[in-house]
Amino acid sequence: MVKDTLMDAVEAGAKVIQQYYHTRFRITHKEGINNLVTEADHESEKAIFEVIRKTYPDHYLLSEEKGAVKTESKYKWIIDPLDGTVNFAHGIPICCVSIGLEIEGRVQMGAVYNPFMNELFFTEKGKGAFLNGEKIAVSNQQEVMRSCLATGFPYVYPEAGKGPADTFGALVKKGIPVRRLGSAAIDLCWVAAGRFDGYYEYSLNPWDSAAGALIVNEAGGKVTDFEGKDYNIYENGLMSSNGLIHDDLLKVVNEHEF
Ligand code: LIP
Repeated sequence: MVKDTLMDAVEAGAKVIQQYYHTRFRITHKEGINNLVTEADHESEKAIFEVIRKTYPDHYLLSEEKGAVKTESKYKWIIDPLDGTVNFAHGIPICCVSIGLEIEGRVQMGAVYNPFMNELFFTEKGKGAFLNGEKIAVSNQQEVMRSCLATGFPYVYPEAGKGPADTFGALVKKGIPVRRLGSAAIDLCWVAAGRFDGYYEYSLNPWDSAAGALIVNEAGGKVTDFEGKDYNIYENGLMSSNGLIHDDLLKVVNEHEF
């Protein structure tokens, strides 16, 4: 039942963002310089809320634009109605709807849908990860030097210490390809599908990673914080990989050498 609602919700959100794509829509700004939010974000969120509330009116909703719509329920839907908003606003079709379902404090199910590439990723804890119904697995790349990585950058750049640009520089100076797609949820799904060997980001929100982190784990990958501890979607610092290059990637992020 919850799986049907999850699928209906991602499809409802995806339908809205497809309707808005390549049309003229309102764009406003949040904290930071290019932290955009569009009419499509809000309308996708409304469509997703409607689907979930039709079957589960008492569930807790945590969504990027509305924030926390709290209830006492043990079920919490963690929603990014449009992940990759800057891409979407510029007509770049690398964006998606991402929804994770947390039950009693642990994410148990997740779906990420990029309708522009017709790619629907799904996972249920303990049952694997799937792309359009086909089981997926992380890559078997064992060498960081031969890996293909992805990262993202925050809208409000951290002033103190060595940050995202230093790590990015350390990798590219070694000749390692590091992509910046602009959607954390898609970055994570592409690690799960074996397209990227690793993806890291310094500062994400729960809705960016709730579904994608479980998809990576269920595809045989590893997701931790920058100290190598179990990843917590409510804290900063996400390192994901095929597991084989994880320790080397943590060394790069923490020491900018390897
Ligand atoms: C985006 C993330 C991306 C990150 C951006 C932004 P949004 O989410 O998916 O990985 O680098 O700064 O947070 O704002 O498009 O939902």
